[in-house]
Amino acid sequence: MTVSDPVVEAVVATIGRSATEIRQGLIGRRGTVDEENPSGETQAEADVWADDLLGDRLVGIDGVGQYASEERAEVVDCGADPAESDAYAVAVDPLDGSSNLKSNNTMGTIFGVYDAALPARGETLVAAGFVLYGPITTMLIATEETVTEYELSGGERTIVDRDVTLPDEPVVYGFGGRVPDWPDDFHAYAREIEDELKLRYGGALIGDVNQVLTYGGTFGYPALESRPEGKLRLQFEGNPIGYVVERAGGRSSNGDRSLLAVEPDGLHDRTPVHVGNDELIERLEAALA
Ligand code: AHM
Ligand code: MG
Repeated sequence: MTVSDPVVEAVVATIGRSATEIRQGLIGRRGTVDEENPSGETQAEADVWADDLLGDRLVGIDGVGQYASEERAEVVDCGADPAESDAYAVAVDPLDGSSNLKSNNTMGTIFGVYDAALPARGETLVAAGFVLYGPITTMLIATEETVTEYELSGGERTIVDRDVTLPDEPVVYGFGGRVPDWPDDFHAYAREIEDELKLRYGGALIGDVNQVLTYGGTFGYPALESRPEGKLRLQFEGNPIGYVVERAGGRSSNGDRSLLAVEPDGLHDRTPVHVGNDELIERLEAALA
């Protein structure tokens, strides 16, 4: 099954085809480079390499007007301003959770297709999704119509679930940040959740969110005492993940409102991220109010 919008289809087909190469290219690229990304984090060799590979391919797609990545300071202009034309803007986190490379754990590639110039609100997304480099490579694509899960193999994508829906009964949770760094109100909420659900935290957003999509539950990277703005980035992580989970029947929040309703100030803005079953996100917002 292809996506009905031809530009979105070209974007997801390009990312899907590139995923097998990215996975293969991780071998021998587990070290760090002597650079920091725009968020001030040390870049892995693989971060830079995956960004170059995806950037080169995505900027060449007709109908893509902007490319932006967690690994680049500025938006790349591809010839058409999404604010003044039909062109879309594509935002990518080429290798999310790349600190897991060292220990050979799960990672992902996240993308969002915005019908607006970046930085933009998540409400302007027309599609978003991710590739998960687990024991096998899978890809989740959310559009206005549906959320579909595929298995990827040698450039081919095969549907495994036509209509990914968050299970009603929550089972797992994962919260980022050190516990002593959690604000008291989040801490109190987390203690309740710990009594009700089972901990699953792997340190890569995509792996952790995909467990929530599979079993039901919640993932959160909260505001921290030392970092009230949170860790994850709105354009590259919060918005696409919020879009996927909302389309799958769950909710997203920055602690106060849907991630998709947050007005960005800058391309690399950070935000607290909470996604999961409706009832849990409602309780979280009530706890933080
Ligand atoms: P990255 O994009 O630099 O890899 O950072 C984002 C990752 C997320 O995948 C994950 O949820 C979070 O950082 C984990 O952070 P921590 O190591 O603090 O648990
Ligand atoms: Mg990331």
